[in-house]
Amino acid sequence: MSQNLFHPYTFSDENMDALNLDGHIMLPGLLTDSASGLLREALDRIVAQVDAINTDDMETKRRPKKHAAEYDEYLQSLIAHPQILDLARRVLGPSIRWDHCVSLVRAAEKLLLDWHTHDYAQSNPALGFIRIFVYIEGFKPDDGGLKVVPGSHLFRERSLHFATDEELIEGWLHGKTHPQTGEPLQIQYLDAPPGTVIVMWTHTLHGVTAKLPGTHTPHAVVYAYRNPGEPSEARWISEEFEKKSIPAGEELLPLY
Ligand SMILES: O=C(O)CCC(=O)C(=O)O
Ligand SMILES: [Fe+2]
Repeated sequence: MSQNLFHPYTFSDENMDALNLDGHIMLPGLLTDSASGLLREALDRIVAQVDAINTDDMETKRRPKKHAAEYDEYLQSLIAHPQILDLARRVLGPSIRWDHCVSLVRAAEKLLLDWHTHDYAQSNPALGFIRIFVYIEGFKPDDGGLKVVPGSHLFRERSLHFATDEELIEGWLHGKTHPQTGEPLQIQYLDAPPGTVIVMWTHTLHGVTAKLPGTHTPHAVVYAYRNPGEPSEARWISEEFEKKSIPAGEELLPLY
């Protein structure tokens, strides 16, 4: 029996409506203390594996981070954890594939991520792709916090990139309204307590605010799932791993 990852909860119809309206939903403090401890240790092991790789080739150096579940048994075990699969299926329906697992632990000085979207099945909105973010220590809006544009997922934009809030506003946001509410689109800076899980449609515009100097390096990880049906550029699964027998692997790992 796998250990509980989440405290008991129900992903309600209201949660689903909020996810569909905003493009993300925050589930504060969902992670159990024991899972937080195990995840923190696992992510530290990934950092140690990256540190041990002595090369100037950034692709090679980044592999354990980008393919995190292939480099750590505990992270691998979560791919098919019943609670994470329940959550993914509640949102995406019964037919799902696991797409990738990336460690989001970044060196403090690098903790800032430009505005972006991730693409999938651009011309087929029936095919969904979600990111399940787990923020073990949570975050503050002005200290390595996730920022989002609620409603932006409905535009299903392909791989947008903006360096700053100003560039986002000038280059895309200005004059746009939410297709369902008619309200002007706005940037929202999230504030997450420890153990927060955030589910996000992958087409939602999001970024990460800069980290305040001198504070700790937070632990975070993302598990991505999608409906099968189209090729996925983000599908970071090595050929060897695809052939490996993991629980529910036959069902979750193939592309289609
Ligand atoms: O590091 C973060 O908090 C967000 C990372 C991100 O944008 C992603 O995994 O899609
Ligand atoms: Fe992202």
